[in-house]
Amino acid sequence: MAKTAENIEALFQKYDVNKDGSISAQGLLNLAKDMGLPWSNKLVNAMIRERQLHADVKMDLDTFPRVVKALEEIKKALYNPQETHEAMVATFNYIDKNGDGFLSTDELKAGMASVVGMELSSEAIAELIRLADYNMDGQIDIAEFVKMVTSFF
Ligand SMILES: [Ca+2]
Ligand SMILES: [Ca+2]
Repeated sequence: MAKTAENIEALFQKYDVNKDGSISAQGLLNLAKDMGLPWSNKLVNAMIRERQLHADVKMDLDTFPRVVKALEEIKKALYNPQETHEAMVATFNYIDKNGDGFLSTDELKAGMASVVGMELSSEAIAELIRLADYNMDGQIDIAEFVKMVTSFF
């Protein structure tokens, strides 16, 4: 994956199918697939089910390089499972701002924005939590987080 600003912009144009200056969930899925990530449709489908798709995933040219970098990190991690688990624990702890061992809706929302560069609506976050919250306590613990992240691939 080329990293120069020009190539990033060309890449952005390629996935901004309707040329509205932001990349939709489908564009993100296409990008992940083209990068060789065996990304399942689970997360993206959760977003697509949301009615206001383009309002949920605002990815413009400013945030795009961060997203590409995050995808590259994920790809690297896939080939290194031990580091992957450590990285997931570190990411969980980073997102868990109040350190209570659970990710609340607000923490997950802020985490998706700062770690992955995706500004998701509260509805999309609620859908994510519904998908991942196996013990139905309304929050995501570390085991649920690991399951959630690995289920994306
Ligand atoms: Ca917390
Ligand atoms: Ca839970």
